Amino acid sequence: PHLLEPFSVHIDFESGLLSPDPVVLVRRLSSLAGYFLQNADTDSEVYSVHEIRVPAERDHLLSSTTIVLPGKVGDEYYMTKGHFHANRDRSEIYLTLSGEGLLVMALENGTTVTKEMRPGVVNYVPGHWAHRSVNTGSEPLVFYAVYIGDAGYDYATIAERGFPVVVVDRDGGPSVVPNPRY
Ligand code: PAN
Ligand code: ZN
Repeated sequence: PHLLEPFSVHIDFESGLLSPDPVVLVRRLSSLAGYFLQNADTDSEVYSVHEIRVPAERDHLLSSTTIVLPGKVGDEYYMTKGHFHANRDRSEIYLTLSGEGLLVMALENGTTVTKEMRPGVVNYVPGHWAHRSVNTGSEPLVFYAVYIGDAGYDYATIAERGFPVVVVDRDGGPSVVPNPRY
């Protein structure tokens, strides 16, 4: 365990940008190959994660902002990869800061729950629920997430079969439909 000095970070709620000094991870369409039903023909940025640096250990709380850009691949809205936590029972809190979207959560047995994301809404993601954020709006979807330091990421299960549902644009609005590949 590390004894840390207390510190503070500023989040701009509109943009989701942090100061000072976040660790930034950018996901482009090329790093999301196979996640959307259709293939993309550009390599546009889809989302970025801005993480406050603390050790990834059980006695710390990791936190980050995620900025999911507006856009679609075919009729499927831009979204995060989605994951289970490597330590499956680790839970997480999402607070949406700007934009609008849907948080899709699923158990390994296929049970699925979808919740709205909009500014001021806190979404609780209990352990064992895989989670993916989908931007259904025309502005960036920005949220702040707090999670137990040793939660870790299991991307493989989602990379293989996806979520039980996909979120698509039907007549100009979001529709949650069964995933034909699940
Ligand atoms: C979030 C996510 C972030 C990006 O911080 O990691 O929104 O999504 P993916 O990790 O699925 O690409 C979180 O849930 N952390 O546990
Ligand atoms: Zn998570």
